[in-house]
Amino acid sequence: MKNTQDLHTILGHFVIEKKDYSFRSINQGFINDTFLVLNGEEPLFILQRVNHFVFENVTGLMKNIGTALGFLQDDVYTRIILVETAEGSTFAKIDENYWRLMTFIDGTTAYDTTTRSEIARGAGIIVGKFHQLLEKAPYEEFVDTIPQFHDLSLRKNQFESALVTASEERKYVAQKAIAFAQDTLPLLLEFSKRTIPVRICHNDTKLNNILFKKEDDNALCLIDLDTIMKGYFYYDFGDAVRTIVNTAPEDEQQFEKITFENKLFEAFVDGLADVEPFLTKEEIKTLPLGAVFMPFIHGLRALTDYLMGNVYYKVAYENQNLDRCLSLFDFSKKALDKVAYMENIVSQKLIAREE
Ligand code: GN1
Ligand code: MG
Repeated sequence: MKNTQDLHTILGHFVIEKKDYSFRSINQGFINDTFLVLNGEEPLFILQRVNHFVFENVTGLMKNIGTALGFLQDDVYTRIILVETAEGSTFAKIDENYWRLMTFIDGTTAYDTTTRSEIARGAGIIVGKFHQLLEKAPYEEFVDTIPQFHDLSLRKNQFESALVTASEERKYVAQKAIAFAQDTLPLLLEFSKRTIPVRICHNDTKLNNILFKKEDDNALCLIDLDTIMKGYFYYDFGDAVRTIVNTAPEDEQQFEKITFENKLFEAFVDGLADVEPFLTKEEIKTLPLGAVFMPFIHGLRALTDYLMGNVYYKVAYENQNLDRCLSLFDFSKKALDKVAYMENIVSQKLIAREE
């Protein structure tokens, strides 16, 4: 981790007013290193080291964010500003590391989980609005910052290669998860072949990437824009569902606490239905299995990383990837039991209004 002196030097590359800044590390996220930049008690910026092992094309990534922000023109997104360096770049490359600085939106908060329908509904509005604003964005201009990020065929191949190289011990410890992955892959691979429109997606719409106003819990915007690239709407739908409809954290180990709350699902879909219609009927039909697909693919990636010896995600303890996999798979199973129910809800709330 960087010391404060280093952080001051890094901050010095960006064109901002000279003040007596201090830093607070934010230990959230599995990929980048994030620091809050404060002036006294007032948080002003977010300073981040972009993980360039994960995001190989940082120039492309920053360009994607810039292009997306050009379309995300509402009164909240316009408060997210990428601060430039003296050379006019939106990031600074310092000793093989890539750093960027963004304005911090004060008076906001994010939730890892929720039991409240207003929060779920607000999240639905924000996910819908994001897509609506980006609907006209020229998707050919967006770089795939992580090629085939949610491509299940690729994730299956990576999982199968990990099975070849993994130690017998890890395979033994993970045997249940491996069996579930192998049993479930055919159904979801088949599902992922459906032809639907390509959209610019956020690709990481977990609940804690949505900001809410502290004061009144009004939902504001999506943050963590690194994975903005081409995708299918069900990626964003499924990722939101896996973190909103389940009231337990994504690494919950007591499976009885992992739930699929109908009330929260309905509130989230109501939120989506609040924005002007933008989805095709075919896309709406992918949503129920999309809510199974996203926790599954995240679980599979965590399992693969466990088998590889934790080379991708930052882990706090040795088996964290396996624990995350097991709880994600458990939610995926619970969502699978609710497919007929979800079909009914999306058809009532989303398809019906198209007709
Ligand atoms: C990673 O670091 P964070 O939380 O933004 C991952 C997401 C996962 C998430 C954990 C580039 O994101 O796909 O949803 O962990 N991002 C990448 O659930 O792999
Ligand atoms: Mg992310």
